[in-house]
Amino acid sequence: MAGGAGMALALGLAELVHGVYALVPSVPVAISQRIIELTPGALATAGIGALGKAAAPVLIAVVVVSALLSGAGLAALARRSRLAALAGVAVLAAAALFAAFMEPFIAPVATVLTVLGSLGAGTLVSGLLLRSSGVPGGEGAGPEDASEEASAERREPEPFSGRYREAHSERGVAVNRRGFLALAGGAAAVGAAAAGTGRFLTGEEDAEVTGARPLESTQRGGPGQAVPQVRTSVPPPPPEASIEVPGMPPLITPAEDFYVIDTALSSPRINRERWTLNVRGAVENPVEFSYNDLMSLPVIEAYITLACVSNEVGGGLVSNAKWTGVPLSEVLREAGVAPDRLNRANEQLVGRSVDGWTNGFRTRTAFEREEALVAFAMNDDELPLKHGYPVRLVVPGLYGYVSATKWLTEIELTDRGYDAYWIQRGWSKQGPVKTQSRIDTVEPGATVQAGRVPIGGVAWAPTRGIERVEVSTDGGETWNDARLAAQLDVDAWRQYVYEWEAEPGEYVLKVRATDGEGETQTAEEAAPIPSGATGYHTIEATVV
Ligand SMILES: Nc1nc2c(c(=O)[nH]1)N[C@H]1C(S)=C(S)[C@@H](COP(=O)(O)O)O[C@H]1N2
Ligand SMILES: [Mo]
Repeated sequence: MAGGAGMALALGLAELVHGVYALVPSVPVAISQRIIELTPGALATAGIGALGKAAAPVLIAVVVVSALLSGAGLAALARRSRLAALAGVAVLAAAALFAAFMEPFIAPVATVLTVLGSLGAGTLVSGLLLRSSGVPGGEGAGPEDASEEASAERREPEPFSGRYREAHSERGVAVNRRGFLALAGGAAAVGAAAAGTGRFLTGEEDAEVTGARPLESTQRGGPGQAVPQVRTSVPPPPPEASIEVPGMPPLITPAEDFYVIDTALSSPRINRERWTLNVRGAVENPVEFSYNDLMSLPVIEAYITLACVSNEVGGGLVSNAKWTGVPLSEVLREAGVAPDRLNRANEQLVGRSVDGWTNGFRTRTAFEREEALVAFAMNDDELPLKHGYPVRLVVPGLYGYVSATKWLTEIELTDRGYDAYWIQRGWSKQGPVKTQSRIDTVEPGATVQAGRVPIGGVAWAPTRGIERVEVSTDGGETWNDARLAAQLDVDAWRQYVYEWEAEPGEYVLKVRATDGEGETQTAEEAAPIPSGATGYHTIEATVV
């Protein structure tokens, strides 16, 4: 208990400092992040890909509990050898500092002071608790008195017992059980309160930064702040691009509802004024862009649906937004890269995030469509932290894992030899988005009233567009053409609805889409790994 309470205090104090000063990383989060990085492919996929971010709190909780148990373990060790326990504390401090220093942004001195200070305070409190408990060895079994303690121990009465207190009263250290519990509980409570305050402050700041400012205020900027001239703006979505049916996802996904997938337990906080984008590797003239430099290049807008390769058929890891950014092709041209100068040495474009995450796709893709973007805004607001503030990649037609680096800081042109983050973990090197469709207006297993039941949702095939959507109410025996909303863009998802005249009974509903090239999505069922799930979204419904 003495060790656990001391560790609780240490963790709490460190978390409080993190809450006040974000450049001192949260130690449990940093350690969890290192665990994610070291986790082998299949496991990492299960944790991050399939379970999404749900696994993150569990991992952090496991780290915190392990820390508390190590504290307890070290306190137990202190009964045998205080020196060994102190060595253990030093090892914990080293591990914490190692994990913290691998975070992308830290204030080194403050971080060292925080880790050492909080662990020091925790150790001190553990020591005091041990001492006051009067547990054998708690008074401080140094190496010099170890043998004496060891022999003394056999004769020791139960701690907290009357006889025990009697035996130790002359040393004036032992307190009663209630006193000890109060002290330990107090230390743990202070730790928990500090941690809670720290977490609260962190949350506050998140809300502040992610409450994304509108683009115009970004553009106005301060003195010397370049104002981006939008060269190609897209019109607002016409009303006929949306179908009003209960349960239909909005045509443009609000940033707060846009799915989030990444390996970062907490989003990097980048100072835009100090942010740079390096274009290097097999390029004629390596360049470094500041945010202002980037804003001086042509800016375009585009509606692009982003999908995650780990999305199950019918799943929610797909969203549609309006993106604003500089065409990747323009950025590459600044570095002397041109489509007629592509060769083996520069055929792969690797995007690198401040946290070291990487994507990789064929460089040619950047020149095929100017909508392959170095994006700085989403739905007319600057990017929220969790979606890559201040700058990310968005490439129509490619799953996020090969293309959509958030918190982008480097673009490297290289040969095919390099494998990006998820490729190293067993996912396919190419990541074209597969044509997919989803039923949204009827919940799986729903019971609906007989009569007119709209079966609707979205279908997507970025770069190819959606030409046709069909709905089956008899498990795929027969198919009915759905009514399509106007196509917002070939890169964006398209809404559909089939007005079903439903009679009482049990039904199996299915949907399938055909892309702009006349290719119907495959009925063959495949798991997300390695290259994206296939099959028709199928749900059961009861009509009464
Ligand atoms: N830095 C970084 N960028 C990243 C990732 C990541 O883990 N780290 N995940 C990618 C994946 S797998 C997807 S599907 C998209 C998701 O983008 P979103 O979270 O904005 O929806 O981001 C991509 N960009
Ligand atoms: Mo993804």
